[in-house]
Amino acid sequence: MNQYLEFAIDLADRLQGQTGTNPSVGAVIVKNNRIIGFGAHLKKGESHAEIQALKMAGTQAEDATIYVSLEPCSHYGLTPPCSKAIIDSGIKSVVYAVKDQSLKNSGHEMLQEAGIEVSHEPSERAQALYNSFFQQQNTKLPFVTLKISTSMDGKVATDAKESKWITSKEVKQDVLNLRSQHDAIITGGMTVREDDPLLTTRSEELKDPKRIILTQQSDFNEELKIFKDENNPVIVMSDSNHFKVNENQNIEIVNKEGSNLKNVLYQLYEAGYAQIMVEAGPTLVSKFIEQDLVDQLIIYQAPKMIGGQGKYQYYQTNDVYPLSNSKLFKIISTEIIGGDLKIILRKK
Ligand code: AOF
Ligand code: ZN
Repeated sequence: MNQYLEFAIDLADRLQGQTGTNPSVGAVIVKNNRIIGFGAHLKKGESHAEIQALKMAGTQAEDATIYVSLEPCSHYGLTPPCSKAIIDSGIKSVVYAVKDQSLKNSGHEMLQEAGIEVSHEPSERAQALYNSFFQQQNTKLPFVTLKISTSMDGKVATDAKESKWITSKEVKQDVLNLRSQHDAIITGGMTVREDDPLLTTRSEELKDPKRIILTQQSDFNEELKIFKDENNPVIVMSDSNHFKVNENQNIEIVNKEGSNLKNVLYQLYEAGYAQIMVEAGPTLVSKFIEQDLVDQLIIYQAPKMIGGQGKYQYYQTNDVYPLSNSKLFKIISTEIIGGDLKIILRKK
């Protein structure tokens, strides 16, 4: 793989979780083996990656090559088409990693028709970056990742509800990084009331996700830690029409129908949240799995057997289904982190 294209993909990769319903894209402009410009799409509504890079390159862009992680756009959206800006700049050739399936008119063709040399250099890493974006374009739902920390026997706590800590501290750090790569974290009211979590990245260097609480009740104790961060208000979606907010609580939106999960996801996508991670207890986790709303599972499994009567087994259903109705996933990758197993699975 070309090193400049790798750099463009690195930029895009690093910006996951901050571009909302737009894809994260990186662009690098090279002339005579020197980088003369680079850029990234930082936020929905702002300039695309190519435009930022062209701004840096200025008039030097003439006869240069631009490397982009995604096919340049050809449409007037919130911003004018990148392909037009590339043509106007005098760039000689364009290399991109992933075809933008969401475009009505191909940027590739528009560039080629203007006499620019265009090549598509497929990259698995970049493709993986955009698969969730293409899926969202079809479903108008966020891409949902469910994160679970469990034992070998599938428990998230002992039957006496002791859960700190099942997995290692290295896993904890990995989870903080994961949080920063998501637009939002969904949790349940029960988890907030009982565990008093923060759900931030606890780091000056990492972007915090928006925190969303689904609850069936009508208020929260204002002392809970999640409400203390003034710079990051919480979204509450409640089933109660009369949800009460205290003065000291940083709550941004109170919405009803917090238990209709598909509707919750539609509303969140509309509000611009495209990559969502669910970190919750067995009740909410089980609803997401049973209703087929999980696109990706990230399971951290400690080499321990906890035992008990299965009270805090993470997936529980009232109905007993035939084995042929099991929820099916495929394993994407496995890794050992701090002695625990990290398994990434996708919906089959
Ligand atoms: C690019 N470069 O950096 C990005 C692209 O509403 P707009 O104008 O921001 O357009 C959003 C669409 O543009 C988005 O759905 C995707 O197809 C493409 N994103 N394209 O050439 C970029 N972010
Ligand atoms: Zn564009």
